[in-house]
Amino acid sequence: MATVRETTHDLLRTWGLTTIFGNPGSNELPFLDAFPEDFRYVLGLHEGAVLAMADGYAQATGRPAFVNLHSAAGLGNAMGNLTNARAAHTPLVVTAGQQSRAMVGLGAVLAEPQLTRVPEPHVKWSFEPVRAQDVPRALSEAFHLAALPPAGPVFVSLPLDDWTEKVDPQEVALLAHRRVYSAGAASAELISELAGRLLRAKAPVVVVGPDVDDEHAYPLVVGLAERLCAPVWTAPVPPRCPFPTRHPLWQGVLPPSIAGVSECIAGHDLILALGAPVFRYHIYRPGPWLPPGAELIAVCSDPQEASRAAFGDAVVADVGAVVGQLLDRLPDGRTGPHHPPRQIAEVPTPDGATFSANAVFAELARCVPVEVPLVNESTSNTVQFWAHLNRSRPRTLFFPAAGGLGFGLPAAVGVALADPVRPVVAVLGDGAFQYGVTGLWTAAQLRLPITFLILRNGGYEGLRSFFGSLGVTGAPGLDLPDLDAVQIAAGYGVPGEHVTTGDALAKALRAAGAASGPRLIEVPVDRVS
Ligand code: TZD
Repeated sequence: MATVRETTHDLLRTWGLTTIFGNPGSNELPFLDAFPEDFRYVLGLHEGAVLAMADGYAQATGRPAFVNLHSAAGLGNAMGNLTNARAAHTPLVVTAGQQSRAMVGLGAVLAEPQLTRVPEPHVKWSFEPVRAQDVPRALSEAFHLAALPPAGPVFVSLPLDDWTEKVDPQEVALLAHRRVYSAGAASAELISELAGRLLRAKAPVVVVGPDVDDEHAYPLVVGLAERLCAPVWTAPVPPRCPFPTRHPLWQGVLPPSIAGVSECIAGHDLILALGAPVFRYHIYRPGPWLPPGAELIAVCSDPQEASRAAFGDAVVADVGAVVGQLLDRLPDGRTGPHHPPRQIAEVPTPDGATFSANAVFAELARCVPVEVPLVNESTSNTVQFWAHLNRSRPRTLFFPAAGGLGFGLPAAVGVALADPVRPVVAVLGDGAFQYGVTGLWTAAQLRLPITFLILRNGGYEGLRSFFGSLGVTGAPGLDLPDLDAVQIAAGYGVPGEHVTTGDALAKALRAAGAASGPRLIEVPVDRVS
């Protein structure tokens, strides 16, 4: 009879989960014992970084990733980034070691009888197997459930003495062969109804969200927008880039307020929201949900997002499949009003004391090839970032989906691991940099070709930019003097440079596209005020 550990290794291999993102403790050592040679353990020095690495890896590959954390403490450290993974619909199998079963009830060190409650409410499912022999089946449930739409993190607590227990092979023999399919196309009647409403609309507009940022849906959504001659907006607070930003139909990112959204889509009578929650607001600016007389149809994968919306109709389905069905149904030859393409301002790169965010992002768009994935965690200048962004492929932009800082730097490590010969650029605020800073060590140890571009404005400027809308006139804790990212990076084994001229910035960014290992560039940028 095989042990629980051997059985689990075989299953993980079958599911392609041979990369383990982790940070170990004594509860996890029995799982890590006899670690197979064909497996890879990616060590992160803090569990927040571990979780974000796995998140970046899963988002870049489109497949579940496996995370192994240390007891309640390690899991707790990962919670911030778990909020991002949940909001991003990232399929993650998150596990943590539990004490020996005999001592969980006794309150032994590293025992947490309620371990399954720690990650709630940010997981789809949280479970501790009742017997050691149930571990393989529980992990099978976790793997399939994480990937089923809406994808998301799940949690399994794994008692440390389970791994050496024996399993009856008959109990687990069929797990490896299971396939769980999600078939989410719409009925012919529903497609007829949707197509009819789209055809009757005089001025439809499409709003795209992160769930269409994959190889299947992305080109279909472009095709549908072209077929409808409809302008396209990206839904507010985008964690991904689901539409080509230089496409003539693309209008930009909707502002994250109730009034802001309806103002931007004024004049349209039908809003088709694809793969986005309706909508992700941030600052409360009341107003009409939609322009007067307009209707909205949302197609999304998440029943909760569909039911939560305050207005509009929703279809819960495979968004790519429904878009494909609509394309088959809608005739060619529609002509729509001409939508003037977005103007992208030419910005000269100044050689002054500090750069404007516009200048940095214009240079980024000029110097970094479109196929290089970007991770962005720079908050005060997201408007400028999106204004210059040049993306034309799926899975080439990642941003913390719940707004929790500490995602960007380690997520870039995960994105790089998904394809280790492809360079990655991470754009990080000097504040955001600190939340995930330990990821530098993993990038250095694995020699990953990541360029960390640190925008140094010496403060939490994103927060200062809310003063006006929140009626705040001053607050402590927003200044970050005396942080030198280049010196910090050196301590983790990542070489860096301070860039102070336009030429040096261009040179450094051009080198990012051909990087063979990690490096850091620190650029002084203007403050908000
Ligand atoms: N803590 C966590 C985990 N996530 C957060 N989002 C915040 C605190 C609050 N926060 C923001 O929402 S933006 C921001 C903070 C602290 C400032 C980030 O500073 P930065 O970038 O230097 O990275 P900017 O451009 O100066 O804002």
